[in-house]
Amino acid sequence: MAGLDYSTAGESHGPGLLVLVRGIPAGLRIDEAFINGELARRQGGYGRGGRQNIEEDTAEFLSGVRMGRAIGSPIAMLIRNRDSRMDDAIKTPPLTRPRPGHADLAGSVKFLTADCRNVLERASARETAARVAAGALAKCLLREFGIEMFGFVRAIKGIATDVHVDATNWREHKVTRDASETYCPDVSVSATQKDAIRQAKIDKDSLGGIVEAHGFGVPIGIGSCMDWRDKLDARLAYAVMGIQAIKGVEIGMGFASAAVPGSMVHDPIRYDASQRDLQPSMGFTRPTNNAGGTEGGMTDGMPVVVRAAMKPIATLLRGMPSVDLATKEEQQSQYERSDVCAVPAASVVVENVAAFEIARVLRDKFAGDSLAEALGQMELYMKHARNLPLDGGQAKLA
Ligand code: EPS
Repeated sequence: MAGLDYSTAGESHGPGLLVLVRGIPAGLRIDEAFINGELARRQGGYGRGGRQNIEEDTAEFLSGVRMGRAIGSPIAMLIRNRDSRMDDAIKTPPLTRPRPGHADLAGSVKFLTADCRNVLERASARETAARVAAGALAKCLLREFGIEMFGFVRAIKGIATDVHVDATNWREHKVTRDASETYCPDVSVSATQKDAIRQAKIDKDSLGGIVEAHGFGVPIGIGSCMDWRDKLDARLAYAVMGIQAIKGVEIGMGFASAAVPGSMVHDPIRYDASQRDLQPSMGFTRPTNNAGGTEGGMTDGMPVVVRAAMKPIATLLRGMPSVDLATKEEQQSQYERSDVCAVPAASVVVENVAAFEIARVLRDKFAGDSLAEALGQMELYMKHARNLPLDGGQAKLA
């Protein structure tokens, strides 16, 4: 039996985007309003271009759901493109002057075409709508297991907030984030970020930034140290790096941990019997979370923290030095309608993509055809884990 997985199909200006999710247990309530809310959030944020005024992304369920609940079969979702014009030669003229930083050049050489359009249609960040739909569906599942996600913008063009986000305060930060046009939970930093985006637009330039996603409530021991493919941190890095324009991914303290001694990096282990029955840690507490919630590829009971660096959008109104693929003459890169800054949108994408990867390893541990069976497996595991030490591998259940 395959685990939880998904794949996407669709082009930016084709009829629509498709996402096929398999491994969702029967009985899960599908919160369509929530999924569509996540799609709307992805469309927003200050710095977006004209496309988002045209689209109104909503997920149509084509399979796998009956009366609002999953039935255990693959779930197919369709997000229609309103700006569908891929077969219109006039509305989609050839693009022959590749944009540095986009898939244009490498893709055109790879597929042996001087028209970058075939490549950019699929490479476009429009595809992230499909991944958000899959992630939002995964979040419906995570909620049942007491797991919540929170993503936000940490920095745009180096203008960064130093807010500390943890399990006790993230809901307050969420309120501030949702009121921010840059999805940053820091009112004054958000205003400065907005100014920077406004200036970049005037300069006909584009901006990147850093986004962060936290997963709260994930019990200890999700993921695996036994095979590198099953490590949660590895899965997160793979999935997040696979998002358009992401150039760096780190977990917890990440790159900064390389510059200081181990005593300043590793999170001390303590035990608090009063927290034994609480889900994530089962009594094992950590005063810090430099590990970003993963040790040995498994969750350690602390929030899972993944951070990603997004490069500035590759389409610049002012252009960049390039070469016309047809004539080989040096020319400025071609302009296509685009965003000045899509970092706020990327925070939604990273949050949802990370959610899917947490759900994936959760299902690896708590399989079962129905939600009730999967939840039952978690309950049994928690009982065993709370009753450490075990006797010959068998827990004496209290
Ligand atoms: C995007 C849709 C695209 C771009 C942007 C993100 O639509 P269009 O190309 O029709 O304007 O706005 O994509 C890119 C920045 C890119 O390089 O492809 C979206 O829905 O997120």
